[in-house]
Amino acid sequence: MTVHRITPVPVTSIPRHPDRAAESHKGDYGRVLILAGSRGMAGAAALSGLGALRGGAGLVTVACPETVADVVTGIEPGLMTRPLPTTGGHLIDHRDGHWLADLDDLKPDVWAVGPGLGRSEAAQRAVQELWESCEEPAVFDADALNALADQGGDWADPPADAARVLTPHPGEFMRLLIGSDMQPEEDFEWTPENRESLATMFAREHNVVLLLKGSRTLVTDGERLFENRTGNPGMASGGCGDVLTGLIAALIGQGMEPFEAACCGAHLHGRAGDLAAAELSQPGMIASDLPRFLATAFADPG
Ligand code: NPW
Ligand code: AMP
Ligand code: MG
Repeated sequence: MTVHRITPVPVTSIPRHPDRAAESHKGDYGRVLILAGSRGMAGAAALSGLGALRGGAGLVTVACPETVADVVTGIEPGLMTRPLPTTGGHLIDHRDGHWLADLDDLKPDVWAVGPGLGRSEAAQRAVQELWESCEEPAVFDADALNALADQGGDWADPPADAARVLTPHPGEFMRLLIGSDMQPEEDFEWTPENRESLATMFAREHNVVLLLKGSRTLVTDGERLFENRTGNPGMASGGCGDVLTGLIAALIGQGMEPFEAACCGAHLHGRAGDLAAAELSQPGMIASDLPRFLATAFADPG
């Protein structure tokens, strides 16, 4: 395929998360609202919630199907939930499909949307409404990306100044590209140059922060480019990405600018993975170890 090279400014220093003031309270560290989970994927919702809590968020609520809510709080009592009505285990629409109206009272500073959400029609409509209408910054991952991909490349503009952070793995990124005029050809290869070019062009085209996962995760807003150096193949294990989604939302909720939050999140997440691997081994570590090692990563970011 033809990729037009753009030269974004490389970001070499890792953005630092803000310190906590002595005179502060949980309201100062952001209310994170996570829309996640479905039957069979309660764990993804809990892992995102844990990523947000261990990422320093003041308050974390997981909006999830009512059938999943008790599983989430059973895994971590520091998480709050907003149980959502379901039928046959699948989400049903709120108030004629107006999700924001029903979740508004939670007054989020930032959203994280998608881990384990599933691909029901109601979930897809919720994602679309959040994309188009929510005025807070929002991190879109996993099934939220699949819902966006199902709309093709033709997305409505979010409200002005409402940051959108997308965190696809290469499979999800391909789905986002298919249907857009950036669709790679069949013989496309993930060379480092192609990754950089496609990621940068996509971020610029859609006015988003794009975090493209991999052994060297890239973060770009179309102008700046950061290549992450932490992490290891022990993290190629179900649920590791779900932790990152919550973590980035938490950092945004603490006041970090979205691009910087994504860079800092990628670094700390990989660092947590490296610390977990050192103690538990790469094959032995699992996603639910990451939040605990995130605590150590904050103390010793490497
Ligand atoms: P393959 O297999 O190599 O041919 P999906 P998912 C490709 C939830 N989870 N490089 C891969 O290609 C998530 O949050 C819940 C290249 C395959 O086609 C989501 O909601 C868990 N290709 C949902 O599950 C724990 C790559 O993408 C496809 C790639 C589905 O998410 C697990 C697989 O990706 C999970 O997090 C790479 N690095 N990585 C829980 N405990 O509740 C993947 N692909 O179909 O998007 O599935 O990522 O598992
Ligand atoms: P997901 O595919 O959404 O579960 O995300 C997996 C997470 O683990 C991402 O943050 C990846 O960057 C990270 N990861 C997966 N495999 C590796 C690897 N081989 N080296 C470094 N990080 C990895
Ligand atoms: Mg994932």
